[in-house]
Amino acid sequence: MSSDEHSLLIADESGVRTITLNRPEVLNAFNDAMLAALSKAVREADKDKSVRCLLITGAGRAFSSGQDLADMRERYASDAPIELGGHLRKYYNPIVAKLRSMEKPVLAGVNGVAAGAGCSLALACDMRMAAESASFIEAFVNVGLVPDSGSTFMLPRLVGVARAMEMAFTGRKVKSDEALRMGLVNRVVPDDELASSAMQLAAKLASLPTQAIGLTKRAMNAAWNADLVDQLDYEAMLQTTAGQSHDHREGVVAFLEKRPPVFKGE
Ligand code: LHQ
Repeated sequence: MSSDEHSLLIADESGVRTITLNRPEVLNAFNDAMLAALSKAVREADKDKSVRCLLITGAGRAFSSGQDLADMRERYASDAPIELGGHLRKYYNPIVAKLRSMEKPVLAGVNGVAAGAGCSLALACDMRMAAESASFIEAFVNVGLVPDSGSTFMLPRLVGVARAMEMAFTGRKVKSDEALRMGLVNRVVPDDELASSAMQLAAKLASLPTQAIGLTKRAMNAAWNADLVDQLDYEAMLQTTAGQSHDHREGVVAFLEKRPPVFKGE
């Protein structure tokens, strides 16, 4: 395991790159150094062909408490106007955009509270596995802000507009059992099993036809802005690409030979 700026831990195993947010003393709140490191780590995971699944989790008892508010203390010490949009454009937005566009599966292992931009980060992943003690807080309203880092995009798509509005307006804590019921997470596991269960699922995902999964993600992303006829045509185009992959041929041949397929991800 290597450390990147100490605020992230990065490890590779079985085609899975695990990024662990590592500022447990502040519940993995994001300061500028950590955001820069996360942005770099996400870009590298995207580029590295040996990485066939990205797993994001947190050290200690939280996933992430969002923006480090203490890190912004100076901005609030004077009456000068506060400009937050630039901070989002510089740090958070490229991370979220890359997680949504990278053509490999991204899993969040939500080990504790995910608040504010920490909640947004979990929502930007393709799937979420949560520990029983995990919770989700759209905490922005508690500090007079709008949900950012993609929360207004992802949350209503995951849980429906009414539930998303309620979470965003009230900033209330949604515990893991409710998160599971509302479709915010895929699975809830006992706290002491999260690390192993998330790794097991990530390794399974990494062993699958990565190119087909990447194209599936591209298709689902495109479907958010498409009509059915356009989407049918887009699926046909992507299927032409998938149909020419090694893993498609391997999948069919393995089926016919009555043996398990060995996918290479290409
Ligand atoms: C923290 C934080 C934190 C610093 C806990 N910062 N220290 C905003 C602004 C600008 C541009 C970009 O976009 C954003 C997006 C956002 O993310 S806005 C939302 C920011 N996050 C929050 O408002 C959440 C603040 N934290 C909390 O509400 C609570 O800490 C939660 C509910 C997450 C957890 O509560 P507890 O389990 O009771 O833990 P705690 O409050 O005792 O926190 C433990 C320590 O972590 C504590 O430090 P201390 O020295 O007293 O032990 C906190 O001060 C520190 N911490 N969150 N965001």
